[in-house]
Amino acid sequence: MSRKFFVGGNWKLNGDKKSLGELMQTLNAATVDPNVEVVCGAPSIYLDFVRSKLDAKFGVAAQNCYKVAKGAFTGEISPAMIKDCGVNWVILGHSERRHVFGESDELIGQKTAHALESGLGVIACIGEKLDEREGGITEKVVFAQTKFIAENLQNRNSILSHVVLAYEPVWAIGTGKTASPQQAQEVHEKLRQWLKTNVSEAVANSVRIIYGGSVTGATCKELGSQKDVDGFLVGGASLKPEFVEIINAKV
Ligand code: G2H
Repeated sequence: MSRKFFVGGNWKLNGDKKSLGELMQTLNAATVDPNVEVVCGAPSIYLDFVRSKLDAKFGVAAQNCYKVAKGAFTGEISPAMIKDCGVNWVILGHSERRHVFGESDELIGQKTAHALESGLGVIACIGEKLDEREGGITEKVVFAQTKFIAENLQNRNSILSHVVLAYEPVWAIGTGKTASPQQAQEVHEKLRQWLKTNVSEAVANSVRIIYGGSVTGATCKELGSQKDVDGFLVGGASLKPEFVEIINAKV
């Protein structure tokens, strides 16, 4: 089954109406590969603004959400609110949520379940830290993280196009140290094999596994040519015109 190439931008806690407005003007005017699904992850306070200014050919994502629809959870936002802004995706389990804000695998699994039930697409992030890679436990770590996300994929073939697994080695995030194409391919291939064994062959063949961690215009082509790399999640470079080059990596 062919998997549509997916490029997510993760603007993180950056930008204001002026700079994001300029960035969106650049994106709206750009010629982009029509065979690529592009989704921009905006700060929650700007979701409405971004959805109203960004061309409809681009999707928009929130960068987080909570595990229930409403209630006494000060500071949180729900999938229902995200959808109410016309936004259809959410990034969950990003390493900054895991390691700066202490989110557990269990919580990320619960958030994934509720987001999918609410009809949001989920970009679910996993990835090992440097000491874990050096300790030879990369697979153990990413498989354990994937288990909590994959529990939501059983018997739900209809939503497979709405789940994207983002492999983001923590040592490569915002450090300028991109994983080599071989390192990325190796982990992506093992993740697909894990999905085949633990979920189903259909899920393994359909779910897009994208790479994140210091992706740039210079590194995207070779990374994107790997068999099991179905796109990217891009942080720093998604705030620059260079993002267009990354969207067009396969052209
Ligand atoms: C990883 C990535 C985007 P960057 O966090 O999710 O950020 O490309 O800046 O490493």
